[in-house]
Amino acid sequence: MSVVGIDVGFRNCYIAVARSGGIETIANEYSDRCTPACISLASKNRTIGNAAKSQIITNFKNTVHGFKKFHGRAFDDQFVQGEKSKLPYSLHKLDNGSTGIKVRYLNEDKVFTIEQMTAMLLTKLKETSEHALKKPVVDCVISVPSFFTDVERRSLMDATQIAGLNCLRLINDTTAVALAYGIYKQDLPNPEEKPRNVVFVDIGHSSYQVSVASFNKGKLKVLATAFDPYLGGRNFDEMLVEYFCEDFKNRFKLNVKDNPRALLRLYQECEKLKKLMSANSSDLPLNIECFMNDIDSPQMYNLNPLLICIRPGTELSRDEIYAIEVVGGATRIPATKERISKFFGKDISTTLNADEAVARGCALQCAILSPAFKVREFSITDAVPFPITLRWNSPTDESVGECEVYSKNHAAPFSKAITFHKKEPFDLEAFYSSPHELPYPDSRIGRFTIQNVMPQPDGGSSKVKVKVRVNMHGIFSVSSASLIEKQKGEAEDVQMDTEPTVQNEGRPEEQVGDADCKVQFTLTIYANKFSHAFVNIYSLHSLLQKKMIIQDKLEKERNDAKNAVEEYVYDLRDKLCGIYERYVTEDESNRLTIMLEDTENWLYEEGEDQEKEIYQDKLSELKVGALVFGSCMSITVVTFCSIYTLSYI
Ligand code: ATP
Ligand code: K
Ligand code: MG
Repeated sequence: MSVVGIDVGFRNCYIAVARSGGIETIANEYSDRCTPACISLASKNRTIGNAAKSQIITNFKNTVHGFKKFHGRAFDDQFVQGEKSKLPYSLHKLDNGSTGIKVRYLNEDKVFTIEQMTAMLLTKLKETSEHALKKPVVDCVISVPSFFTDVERRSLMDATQIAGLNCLRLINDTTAVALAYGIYKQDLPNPEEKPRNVVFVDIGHSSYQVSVASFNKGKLKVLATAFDPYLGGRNFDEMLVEYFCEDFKNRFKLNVKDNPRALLRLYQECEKLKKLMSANSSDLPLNIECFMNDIDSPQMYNLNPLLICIRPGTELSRDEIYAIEVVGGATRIPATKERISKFFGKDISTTLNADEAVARGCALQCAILSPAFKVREFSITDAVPFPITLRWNSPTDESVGECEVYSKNHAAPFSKAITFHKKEPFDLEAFYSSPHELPYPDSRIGRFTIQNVMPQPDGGSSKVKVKVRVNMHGIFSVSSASLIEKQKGEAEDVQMDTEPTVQNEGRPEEQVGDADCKVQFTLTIYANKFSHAFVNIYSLHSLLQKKMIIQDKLEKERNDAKNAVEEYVYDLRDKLCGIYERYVTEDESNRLTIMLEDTENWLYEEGEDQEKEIYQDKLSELKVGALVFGSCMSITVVTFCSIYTLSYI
């Protein structure tokens, strides 16, 4: 079993693995620990990560980035439409209304789902971790913004399946950070002592997340989470871009926005400038300094998420907060740190690695879940970000009712048992109860039909016990339902008893015993979850994914074969004027030079774009040619080389 943690950022992805007894973040083939969330589709192959990022401008229509927040969203969604106008690539409405990405790939117009795009990215990250661990990687833990709703989480889970990963847990970004913070701390209060409360702030490229967690030895509990899903480093880039667009328009009558390439370049430059501004503002041009005063507006520093610490539910006073730990790239902007610090009247800590803490936390969670890896016992209780309500009704009886099953910041994962008294099948509808605070336009979670419910032999109602659960991934489900023996004298209403599953996380709920009731039989649940994803086409998707991987591999082999010809030409040419010079006659040398020149020309013209086999044949041809032309040379060289090699041995 592999122990891998993946931080899938809006912009930057990081991987941490368990290796030689510890957790470490690993580098990709570019010796870079950051893999850009970027995929470039082309006529012959795909490139993913760093290589794709370098295509952002040259292949702008087919280089896809900034798609993480399209998960689970309809094409007509307001957020998607807002983003669409800013993207250099095209979005497309799929038949089921979900968001697709339209690109030119293998000389055809293709539309990919968001799940497929993320799966491509995940496949790359999977490969990187396999390369580092030198074994196949399937099991992993992946990070998710704490504000992702059920449908967004399920969409991300679909992507992990397409990529052939077994995601053991989707863990909230800030929870992963809290774990990375707490697990190695030796001085946490004992279980019976007052816990240590720490605030975690993660400001990435696209979002701003805050959580408060309390720590005791061996455990952490998330007390509350808050967020601004639309504020991050990119808002600063956008403001700078707007500023320069305006400036260019005024000074040069140039509309940068008319030229996608120029606009993309301006974005890149503005991001660099932003980083420069964070590092040392004294070196900045004057107009930028003035502009910074503009940027210094309150909307850029939304402090509302920080209020969770003192809101009902948490109700901590500022001096009950032990530390404020900040992570995420955008917390490097000094003004962000200043504001947060001022809000709490306390210095903020940067003891965690701002870029890698999320991935490390994911790997630690994976290590905890893995039986194969020894890690300190540590229990993690997360919080439900939005309250969830269950509504029920049956086709004939009028007994409609509803009940909030999970309040805001309720502990998770968590199961609850609800008892109904019914004579016939009935529907349970789950939805988020406070749509106004949901950063998603639809509050539906799903409809669950409890089937096969029958009256008791005496005609009375049957007692139906339904278990609902918010699981490890933060996904809601009606996990089981059973008909139990009627107990006399009970009222016809809903009873709820809670069942925290702190120890039994991940286990089937059926295993939790009920002493007071006898299960007559298990009822079938028909689940119709609200979704914008295609259903049940994983196999098709994975097949396509495999095809694309094979295509990339073939294209790589073809390129390698072409490069081999090119290299042979250069190599032999060098040697003809170098170490071979005194072994060949002038005539032979000339003939070889002509042969090499012909090959080089061929490579630029007819041979520019050929099948792998053609290049392989060309290489053999060259080798034979070199042998024939420079027959004596070859013999001498072979002898020379073996002497040369021998002298080394
Ligand atoms: P998200 O968490 O929203 O999904 P992400 O995880 O990809 O996004 P991060 O890698 O945490 O985001 O942060 C990237 C952001 O941080 C970018 O906007 C980047 O410009 C910004 N950033 C990185 N370094 C600096 C710096 N030195 N100064 C200012 N901003 C920086
Ligand atoms: K990241
Ligand atoms: Mg992030």
